[in-house]
Amino acid sequence: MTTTGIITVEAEPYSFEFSPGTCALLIIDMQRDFLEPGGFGEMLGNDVSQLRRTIEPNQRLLAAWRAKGWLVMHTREGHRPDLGCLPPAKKVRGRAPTTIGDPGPMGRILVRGEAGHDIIPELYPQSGEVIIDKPGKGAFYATDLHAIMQNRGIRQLIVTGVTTEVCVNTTVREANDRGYDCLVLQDCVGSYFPDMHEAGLKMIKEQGGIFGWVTHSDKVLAALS
Ligand code: TIU
Repeated sequence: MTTTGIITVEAEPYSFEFSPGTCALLIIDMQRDFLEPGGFGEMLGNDVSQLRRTIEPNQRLLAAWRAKGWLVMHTREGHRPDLGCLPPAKKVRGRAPTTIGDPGPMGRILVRGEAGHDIIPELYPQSGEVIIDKPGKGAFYATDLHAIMQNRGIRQLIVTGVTTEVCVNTTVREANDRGYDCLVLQDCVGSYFPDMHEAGLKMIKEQGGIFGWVTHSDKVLAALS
C-alpha cells in the first residue's frame, strides 16, 4: 500500500488534497435495480443510460484505487426482508402501483439478498472491501459508516455512484456535517435527469465548496499516476 506524501487533485472550487491511507473511495448504490435495463429504475420510467455512462469511469477509478491498496467502500440502498427498517412514509411515497418490498423484475424491490439489490457485476466488491447496507438515502443514517471511518482513520472521501441529487448529495451533506471532506467525480456520478445532475454538482461546489469539491475522474487518475 502506498501511504506517503500529499496528493493534490485539480478540482473546483480549488485543489483537493489528501493523504494516502486517510482517504477512501465511497461508491454509492451501483445496484442492479437502479442501473440495469428491466430493473426497478427503468420500471418507474427512468432512462437507465443516464446512469450506465458512469460504469466505465468507475471501473477505471476502482482499478487504480485498488492497485494502490487503499480502502474501497460500497453502499447499497435497501431493507430487511421483513421490511422492519422501511419507514411507512418511504413505502407509500410516490403512489406507484409497485413499491419497495413488492415483487419486482429482479426479486423483491430494494430488499437485501434479492438479485436487484445487489451491486452490478462490473463494479462488484472484492473481498476486504467494506459494504454498507443503508435504509435511507444518506450512507451515514442508521449505518456503521461513521464508526468504520473513525476506526480506520479515514478523514476524506472520494464519492462516486448514483444518483447525483439523491443518495450522493445526501451522503455528501451527512459527511460534511460530520467533519469529512468529499470530492465528487462528475463523470462517475449520474442521475436519471441531466438537469438534476448538473444542479446536484453545483450545490456541492458553490459558495467556496459549501459541501465539498467536484472534479473529473481523469484528474484523480492523473494525480495517482
Ligand atoms: N441511490 C439513490 O439515489 N436512490 C434513489 O432512490 N435515487 C433516485 O434518484 N430515485
